[in-house]
Amino acid sequence: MSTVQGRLRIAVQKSGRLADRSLDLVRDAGLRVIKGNNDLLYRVENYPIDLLRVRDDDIPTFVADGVCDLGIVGENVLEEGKNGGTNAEVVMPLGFGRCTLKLAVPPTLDYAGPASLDGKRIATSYPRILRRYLDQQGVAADIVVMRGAVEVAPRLKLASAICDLVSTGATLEANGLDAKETVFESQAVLIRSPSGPEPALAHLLESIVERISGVVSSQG
Ligand code: PRT
Ligand code: ZN
Repeated sequence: MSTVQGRLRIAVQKSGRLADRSLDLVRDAGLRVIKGNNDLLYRVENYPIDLLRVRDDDIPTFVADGVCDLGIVGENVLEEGKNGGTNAEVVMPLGFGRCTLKLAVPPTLDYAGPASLDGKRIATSYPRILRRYLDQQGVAADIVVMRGAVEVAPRLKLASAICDLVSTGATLEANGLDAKETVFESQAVLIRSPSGPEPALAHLLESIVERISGVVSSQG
């Protein structure tokens, strides 16, 4: 059973690049969000709904497990977190949080296509998405997992290339790296639990999904 005490739960990023837009979206969908007495949970006063505010990395698992019924997360995080078990289902793309996971190299590397990375080390926070891409390209490279500051890896000789999210390109430029290949295109998505909410909340969940869909298409 997915929810606690007859309330739907929506998982949103607590702070970070998706946090404000996620709150705006649910507010635009008609949910009156009020801060509860703790930072982790915001309550919705006009519906039996709570917002669970967490690290974005935790959102796919919470939704897959039915701890939350809905969630808003970057497709990149969802994709990287996929495993052989049950995964959260994508309801719709939300049109914000757009970014691209790209391979980038320093100009000193003689780059003529993905095959140039054969036998090289590539730093990334997205080892699974990168591995799948490299396998598709038939490239055998070593992946160095870094949780942050991936863009400094070539300068520190930790890796020959990087695979990182890019939005404006300013970070790559500041670090003297050239974007080469697009590995994955991402934006924020609405996800839902495969198990569904408790029956009494099923109708509410569908109507919230419909309202969010209406907001997103009006912004389209
Ligand atoms: O604390 P928590 O774990 O929740 O947050 P986080 O630090 O893991 O994520 P956060 O808030 O940085 O990003 C949340 C989501 O925003 C990501 O998972 C993406 O779906 C999306 N997003 C959109 C981005 C970017 N744009 C982005 N530019 N995430 C990260 N970046 C970083 C990128 O890694 C690089 O360091 O910004 C830098 C590049 O930006 P530009 O503009 O210089 O190209
Ligand atoms: Zn994160």
